[in-house]
Amino acid sequence: MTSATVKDTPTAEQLLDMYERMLLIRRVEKQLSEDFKAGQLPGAVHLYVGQEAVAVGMCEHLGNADWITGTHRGHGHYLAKGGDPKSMLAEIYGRANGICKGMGGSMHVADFSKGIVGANGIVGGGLAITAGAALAAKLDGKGQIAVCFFGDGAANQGVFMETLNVSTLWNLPMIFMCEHNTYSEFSPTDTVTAGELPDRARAFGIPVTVVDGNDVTEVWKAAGAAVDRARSGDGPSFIEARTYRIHGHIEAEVHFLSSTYREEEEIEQWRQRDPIDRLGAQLLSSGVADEAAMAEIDARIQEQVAEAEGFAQTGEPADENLVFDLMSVGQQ
Ligand SMILES: Cc1ncc(C[n+]2csc(CCOP(=O)(O)OP(=O)(O)O)c2C)c(N)n1
Ligand SMILES: [Mg+2]
Repeated sequence: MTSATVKDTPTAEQLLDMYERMLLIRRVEKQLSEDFKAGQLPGAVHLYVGQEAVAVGMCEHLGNADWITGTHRGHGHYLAKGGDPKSMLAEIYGRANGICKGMGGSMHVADFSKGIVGANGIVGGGLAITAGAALAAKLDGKGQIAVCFFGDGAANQGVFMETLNVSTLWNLPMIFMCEHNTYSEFSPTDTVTAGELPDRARAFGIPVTVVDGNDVTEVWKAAGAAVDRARSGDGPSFIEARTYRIHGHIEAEVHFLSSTYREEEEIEQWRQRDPIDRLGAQLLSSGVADEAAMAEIDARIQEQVAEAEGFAQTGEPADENLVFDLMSVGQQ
């Protein structure tokens, strides 16, 4: 990640960094999809495939001192913010060498040393937590900011309104990054959501930008402006990134859904707008990278994923006693 001086176009170095980070997320998750199908994972996984540009375009502007919260679909946020893939995979495998010692699993990957407050199994749970992190950042006065990634479904939780309210009232250095991926579980957004989500932020006087969430440069630009605003003490911003999840809501859904809830044609249309393919084509056509450089990036990532997979599979199982130790923290 590079620190942000907001310009209209990312540098070649930033584009390559974002491409590599997006590809890492994609390859890690494709591995997880296979692992799940092979019955190797102890719990559920919600994959971020197709949405990588949102987390990466935003996190490109953030440093370790800035805070983010993710969602149940949180692997991409963790990796985009610089979380270690080995420790994340081990966590998802429920291993003692996982980033949370195997106590959290897929929906709770967190690493405070990188400013990753955590994924969250509670839909909308990250919103108020981010406001807390933003308040702490404001009180500390060191220019840190806090970003909440949340879904279109989460915007129907009451806590969204509460957080819009308090973040405006207290002029918090916070960014609402809404990932409008067209579905909440198996319900198309327009069957569960009234009106337009940006209007909810506008009602509080919060500036709004709507972007193509499958175009990392567009996300990066909007994110850069929001980050600048937050760092300058001008308060919260709201970004709606329009995107799509290519995989199901949850990898297990094929086993319990009796009918399909979306057409193959629709999925294919979004595959044509794949954010990684789009950036890859742009890198080639603009001469930022040639085929050999792209292949080198891919090889490096494949090696990293294989190493992470080995680390996770050979880790010791999580220590069950730790559950009780952790529960007694603060009770002495
Ligand atoms: C408080 C709460 N209510 C319901 C659920 C069940 N649930 C899990 S994911 C989900 C849909 C979330 O949709 P959205 O916020 O759009 O995120 P997406 O899955 O599309 O990334 C629901 C209802 C939950 N985990 N937490
Ligand atoms: Mg959604």
